[in-house]
Amino acid sequence: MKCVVCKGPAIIDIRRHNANFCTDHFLEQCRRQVAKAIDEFAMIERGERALVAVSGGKDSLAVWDLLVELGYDVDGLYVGLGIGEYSDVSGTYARDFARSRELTLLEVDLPGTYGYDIPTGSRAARRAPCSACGLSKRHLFDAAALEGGYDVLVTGHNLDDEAAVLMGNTLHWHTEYLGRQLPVLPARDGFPRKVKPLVRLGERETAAYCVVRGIDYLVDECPMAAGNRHLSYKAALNDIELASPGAKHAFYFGFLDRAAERFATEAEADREDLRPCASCGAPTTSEVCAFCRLVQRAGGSLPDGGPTAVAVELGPTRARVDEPSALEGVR
Ligand code: Q46
Ligand code: ZN
Ligand code: ZN
Repeated sequence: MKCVVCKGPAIIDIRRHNANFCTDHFLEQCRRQVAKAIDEFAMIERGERALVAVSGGKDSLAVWDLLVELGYDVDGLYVGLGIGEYSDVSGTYARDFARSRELTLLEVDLPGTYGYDIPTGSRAARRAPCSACGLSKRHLFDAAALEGGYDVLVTGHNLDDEAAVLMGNTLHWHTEYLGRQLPVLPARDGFPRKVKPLVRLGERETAAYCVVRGIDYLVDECPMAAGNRHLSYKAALNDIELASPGAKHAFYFGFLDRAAERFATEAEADREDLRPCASCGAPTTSEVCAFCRLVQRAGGSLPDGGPTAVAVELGPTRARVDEPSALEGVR
């Protein structure tokens, strides 16, 4: 297997590009794909301050690293969700990465600050764990980006994620979501701009990127993800991709080119009546926002004033992990 650029030994094949790459040209390919996505969708301007939502997994650490490599000014935000050992370990990966690169990491501790964790909160509020979790994260990411004066909020959603969400939204014809499933959502009504610079990279590529760059990430899936429909859509798309390389890209980018706009009116209508939440001030279509209702039903409470996301003291820089020579174990 030879690198398509330099003919040296390749470490990865990317079937949808019909190309193999050596270590250096694979890293260059990842950077080029991210730079292309940023340019194509006008995601981040030079000089803007970006905040990346970091989970400790491969995608969020890869996007943070890639943006720093491309010269952007990016801090990280980690939200401790109180999902037992999974949360403890994921926080360690986020902190270790920030420390090793001397980057700034903000943290919000959901149980410590809001008085509930995802497992108990979702039971008390009778919501599926991922629904309570997604709602909490979205609210906390938006609030931290706005409080910290960031221009843009970055998430690590990759091509596999976007294709799987698109499949779910299409199977159930959630047309109001289809109109919003874009790589960039502009800032408005008290929401920060939100961008997904990894939309041109597959999950296997972000994992390989981390391995090659010596980024230690949490490999384990969240224990609450079991039975999550998102995972079954991913598995179905993987089967399709195997038989038809490039299918995920064609599905998602074809949607962006030819279909997304058709659902714009519906997505817009959904946001027409936004007003500030009576409790926390975040934009909402009801009197009290869904997050505040969740906090209340979960038995928690809002903190009294002050910023909710605080920069963590990471201590001295540790030695960086050596670059591994093989991609064994990439998933
Ligand atoms: S962390 Fe939260 Fe995910 Fe775990 S509970 Fe579901 S949404 S699976 S990205
Ligand atoms: Zn090469
Ligand atoms: Zn609220």
